[in-house]
Amino acid sequence: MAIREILTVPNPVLKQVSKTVDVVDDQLRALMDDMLETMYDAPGIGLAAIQVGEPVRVIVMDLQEKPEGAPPEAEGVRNPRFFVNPEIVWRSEELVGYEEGCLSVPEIYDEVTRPAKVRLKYRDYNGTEIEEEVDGLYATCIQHEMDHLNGVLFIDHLSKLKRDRAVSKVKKAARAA
Ligand code: K1U
Ligand code: ZN
Repeated sequence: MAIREILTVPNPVLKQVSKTVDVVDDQLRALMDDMLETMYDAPGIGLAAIQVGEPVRVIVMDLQEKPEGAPPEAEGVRNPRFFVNPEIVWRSEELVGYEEGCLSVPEIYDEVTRPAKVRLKYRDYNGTEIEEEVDGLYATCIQHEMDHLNGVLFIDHLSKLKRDRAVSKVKKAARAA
């Protein structure tokens, strides 16, 4: 397993539309393992393959809250989820706002409104087809990550003024680093 570099705005790779995966094999599982390690290291609660420069429709996620004082690598507190070729087959009319962040737009947080519940279809780490309805942070996070697969960032849901300011802040921070 390896920690990969996470691409940040305004890298044009982040605007690419990712390709459908043909087969869930050991090579794809190695990418998912790297993505999970990269996400835990960041730290974050989700990551799309394009954020590490791989234009394939793969997402990893872990929404598990860590018990107070537990080290991030503590056994038993992880609940990794893997999504290959995820599709949203139903969206609720009810909407909800959430203060989102993104590892590709570091240090920027702003509210995005999305459907409160979605029904998902995807393949998991073993290639098994899953269909489930999700809500709460799970629904928000999967919609954020699926936007990445289509080259869309959460700042694309904001005004042009806020988006331009966010990109300028990230560029300035990168120059200073
Ligand atoms: O870059 C990403 O796509 C990951 C992003 C996922 C996300 C966060 C909030 C709403 C929607 C999607 C992040 O993980 S940003 C970092 C973050 O939220 C976090 C980091 C450490 C602990 C808890 C949360
Ligand atoms: Zn993101």
